[in-house]
Amino acid sequence: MKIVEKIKEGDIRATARLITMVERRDPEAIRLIREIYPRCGRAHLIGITGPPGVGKSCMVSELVKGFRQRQRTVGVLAVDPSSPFSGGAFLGDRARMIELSGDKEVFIRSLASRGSQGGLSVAVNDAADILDVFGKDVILIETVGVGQGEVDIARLAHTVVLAMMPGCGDTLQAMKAGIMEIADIMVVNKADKPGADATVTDLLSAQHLQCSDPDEEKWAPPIIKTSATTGEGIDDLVRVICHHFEYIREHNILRKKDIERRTRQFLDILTQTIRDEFMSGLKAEKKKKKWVEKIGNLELDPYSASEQVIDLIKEAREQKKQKVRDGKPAEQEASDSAV
Ligand SMILES: Nc1nc2c(ncn2[C@@H]2O[C@H](COP(=O)(O)OP(=O)(O)O)[C@@H](O)[C@H]2O)c(=O)[nH]1
Ligand SMILES: [Mg+2]
Repeated sequence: MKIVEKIKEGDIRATARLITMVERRDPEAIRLIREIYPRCGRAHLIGITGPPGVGKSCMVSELVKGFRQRQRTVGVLAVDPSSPFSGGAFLGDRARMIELSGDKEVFIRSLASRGSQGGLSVAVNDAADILDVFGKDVILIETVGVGQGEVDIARLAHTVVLAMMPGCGDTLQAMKAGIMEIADIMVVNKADKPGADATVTDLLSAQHLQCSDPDEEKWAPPIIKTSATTGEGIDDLVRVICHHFEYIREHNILRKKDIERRTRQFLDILTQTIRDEFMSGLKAEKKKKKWVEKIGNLELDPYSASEQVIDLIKEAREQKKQKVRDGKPAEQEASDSAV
């Protein structure tokens, strides 16, 4: 059976394998994702984001239980922005989440970025699509919502849950601009600790500040208190998450969000493809130094350099097509001759 068929049939190993291929940016994965793409669009993607240490991983574990109690199948993608400092803590998170993985209807994977942040967001999109076709009803995506790149990853979800904890006020100030705008639900976790109500008040006033047109019929992000270690409030959270999905479906927001996600995904892939084609061309011709030197010496400005690269890629593709028309084997990659 072909790998995509296997994934559709619910084969865990085939699913894990394709996610690994996507993460490694294996060229074969692109062909497989093409096959997967038209079959996507069933799952509810839920982003769980917030600063490190607020209890996202614990919350994800509890949410998995909550969704399983409602007979939903669950996929989890834990996104590690490959910071050299996060390795240890992240393994701890995974171990905690793995305790749940005895259940066949739960699939848990971590994803790390080996290259650029752009590469990570391409991989997360693909992995979410794979889990969608694999048949998961809900896909929980845990990201550390601090940098712009992570905000962009959280944004691919239909429902974005922003997790905070008591005493998070200062962090909130710093984060407000990016993540607050995209949060559909706000959670004050560690509500068993003192100061939870004060954090709720902080969040309310931050929400009030960014409130736009009062006449616009808009989802007002609710604020929920939870304790991920005791499970308190989690049932509420699951209910609100499901309610949000209903809301965006009924108000035609779901489709809009999907189109936005696919547009961003396309632009990410476009950027990545051009970079890859250029870089592999440089490797083949060992001309990287020449380009970098010229740009570094201010002999060539980066705008002109970018235009030249696009022209070179275009030319190389034309040459390749011409060769095919002339009946010659097009064994040389376009990028080899591009630079
Ligand atoms: N008191 C309390 N501690 C919590 C709660 N949720 C998580 N923690 C603890 O906070 C720490 C960080 O949790 P983790 O889920 O790894 O946070 P993450 O970095 O946001 O994923 C761990 O030591 C958890 O045991 C909670 O609701 N109450
Ligand atoms: Mg975590």
